[in-house]
Amino acid sequence: MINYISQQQSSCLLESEDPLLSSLINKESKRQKNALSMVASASVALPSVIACENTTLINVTTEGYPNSRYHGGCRFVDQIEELAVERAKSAFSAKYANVQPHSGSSSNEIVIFGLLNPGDRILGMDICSGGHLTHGAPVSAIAKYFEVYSYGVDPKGYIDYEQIEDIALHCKPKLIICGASSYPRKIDFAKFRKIADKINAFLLADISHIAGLVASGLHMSPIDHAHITTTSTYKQLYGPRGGLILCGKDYDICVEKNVTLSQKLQKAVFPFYQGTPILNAIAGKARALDFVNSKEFALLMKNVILHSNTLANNLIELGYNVITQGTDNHMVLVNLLDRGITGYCAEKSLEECNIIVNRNRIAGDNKSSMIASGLRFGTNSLAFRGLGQPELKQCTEIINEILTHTTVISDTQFRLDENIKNKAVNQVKALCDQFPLYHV
Ligand code: DSN
Repeated sequence: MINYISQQQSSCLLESEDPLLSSLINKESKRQKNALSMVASASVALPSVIACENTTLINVTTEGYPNSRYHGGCRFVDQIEELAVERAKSAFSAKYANVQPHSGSSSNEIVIFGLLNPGDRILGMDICSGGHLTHGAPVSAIAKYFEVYSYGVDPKGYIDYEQIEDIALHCKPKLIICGASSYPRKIDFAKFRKIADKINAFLLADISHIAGLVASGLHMSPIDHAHITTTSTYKQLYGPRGGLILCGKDYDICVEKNVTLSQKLQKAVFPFYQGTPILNAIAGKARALDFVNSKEFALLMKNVILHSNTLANNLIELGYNVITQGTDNHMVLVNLLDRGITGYCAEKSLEECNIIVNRNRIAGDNKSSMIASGLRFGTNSLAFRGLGQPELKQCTEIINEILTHTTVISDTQFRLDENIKNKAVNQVKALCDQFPLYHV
């Protein structure tokens, strides 16, 4: 028997002890149930992952690694962490895995601060072109402690490997970061490695957005191309909030006298960057990484791609400027400049009808990230709920109707036609009822 307090028991306790907090959490659950989430960086946690989170593992405080802890009482959590490590290695055919990072961001920071010295050069993707904060965005800690250079995309929205090579040869970074938060096309990790090798740089691949596609063979794996691969576990792995650090064939290269890459990373996580690991999240990672090996997951990833292609094609047919005219992954990016609506207004107008997306800056955007000129859609959650191609087409039509009937007043003010709103809310509710978030 699994030693956890059931969801029902813990909900009852919470409700009697703290009705205010309990009611807010219930409202959030209801919001999720009745909304279609198309946030590309999100998915739905497996119910059994939630069960792992909701366990007494939360009570364990320790530091270090299995069989080498600084506290007693670890014989079972050690086995859980070992299981998570083995499953992470198996899911990505990795030689080394660390399951302790608290997030995808901290995974990147651990690698960067662990391998580099302050002032070293980094080359990462510009945040407007699709990079992540931790790839060196000017507002991040990385930009404060390292000398950051960035690459963008070509006028058609694609990564330009020749441009990256030119920048790399010019600035000679110690680390190149590839992988993206808003880039709808395949990434050629082998080409990145060739560039990195020319200047003797480390290559870090952040696959947070495409980890599921990589694990199921629908996207090139970086595991043996990059020196280090990182991912978060809650985006396309349907797992808990957390991160992973992985290495393939380079795990045992020497990075300093008598220290291999994996030994360096092991110490970079603990004691250099983090203290106590979150054991219930590690159990959730073990659970999600087992799901990743299932036939059900392989089918889910196929549907994720089918859905994003349906979405992109339908949006193009409806006259939207879809960046790169399509997608190879779960993500569809729309440039709204020709429609006279900001990303902010489009996001909020769709949210009024319970369609959840996020505004996104586009390459060369002159609007701030709070306003933005684009929208980013993703299909991880809708595929998990079981929507099919006809429903994705219907979603696209609802989205178009809402955006077409949104009257823009300013960058942040708009008016949505009341009849259209009511109709869309009902259509979204019907889809949510037909394809529940969780089957209970
Ligand atoms: N990196 C942010 C995103 O892609 O939305 C959060 O995960």
